[in-house]
Amino acid sequence: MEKQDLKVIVQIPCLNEAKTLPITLKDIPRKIENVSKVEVLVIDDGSTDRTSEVAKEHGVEHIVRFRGRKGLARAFEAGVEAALSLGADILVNTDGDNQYRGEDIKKLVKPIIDGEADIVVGSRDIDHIRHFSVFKKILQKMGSWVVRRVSGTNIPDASTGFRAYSRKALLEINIVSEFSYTLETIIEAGKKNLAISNVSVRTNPPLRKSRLYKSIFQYITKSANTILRIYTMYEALYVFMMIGLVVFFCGTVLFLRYLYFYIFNLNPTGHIQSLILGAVLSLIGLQVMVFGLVADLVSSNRKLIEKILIKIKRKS
Ligand SMILES: Nc1nc2c(ncn2[C@@H]2O[C@H](COP(=O)(O)OP(=O)(O)O)[C@@H](O)[C@H]2O)c(=O)[nH]1
Ligand SMILES: [Mg+2]
Repeated sequence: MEKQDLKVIVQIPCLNEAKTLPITLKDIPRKIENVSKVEVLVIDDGSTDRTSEVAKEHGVEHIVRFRGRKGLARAFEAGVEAALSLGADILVNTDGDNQYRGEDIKKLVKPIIDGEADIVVGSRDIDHIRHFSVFKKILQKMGSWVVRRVSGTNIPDASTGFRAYSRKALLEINIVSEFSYTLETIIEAGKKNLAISNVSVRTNPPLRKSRLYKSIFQYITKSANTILRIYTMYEALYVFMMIGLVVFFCGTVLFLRYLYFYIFNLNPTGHIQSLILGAVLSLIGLQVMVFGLVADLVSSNRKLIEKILIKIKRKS
């Protein structure tokens, strides 16, 4: 990346953050080495408090306001669109509850400025976050491990939103999930071979409870759902082939069982159920494998559409 005149947009998705936004804004550095402009973009997701007004009063340059609540993934997507049309070279995403230290934004953008990364994830020191319960720490680590496995990346903290994206990354990533865009973007970056790296960042003590998750149970089910769906989106053939093969294998075993009784004449008519179930499972297994082929054909369409999207986004 050309190391001068860079424009950094710091985006803050907000749902009713009027109270904590001023603290977050105060902490955002306005001067960063090799960067000529740092501007702030607030995406107000239909807040019912004074979030947008507070943003304006505190000198936020750009505000995108939704009339009703659309959720964090759509807010992030709107932010990416706005940042691209504002000519951002780097987009930084941070939370409106002052969870992260603004000062660390400098660390996040550096690998992108140095041309070493397209996405930089701020990794929290999960072990030492006091307000995380032991259970939450274990869950966070397990979740990040699964995301590393399915994405083929080595990101230690998959669920944090504190990240920086290069313009190239902004052009290439598309968010389809309704819920956890954070997990989706890592899997996507891995599958699209974007250079993704991480730097360690600090966190501030919480000012309020998480708004994203009502309970740990909801967090687990929604995250698992996102990981499964996004992974299948990129590896449809593999996923369907595996499911199909398992079902086909079960069918074959039952069929062979019947064959064994038949060949050795051990009352084969008493095992006709094995034959029927075996045949049914084998057929279902084969059918699931064919679904995989169809899904693979559909995914080539997605790839073509994504190429067109990059061209359109470049012009907007
Ligand atoms: N647009 C949008 N932003 C949200 C929503 N829920 C939370 N946020 C924002 O996402 C960021 C992280 O939310 P937070 O409740 O702190 O979740 P945490 O990551 O679990 O601490 C904050 O800036 C919130 O304002 C939502 O429904 N829509
Ligand atoms: Mg928070």
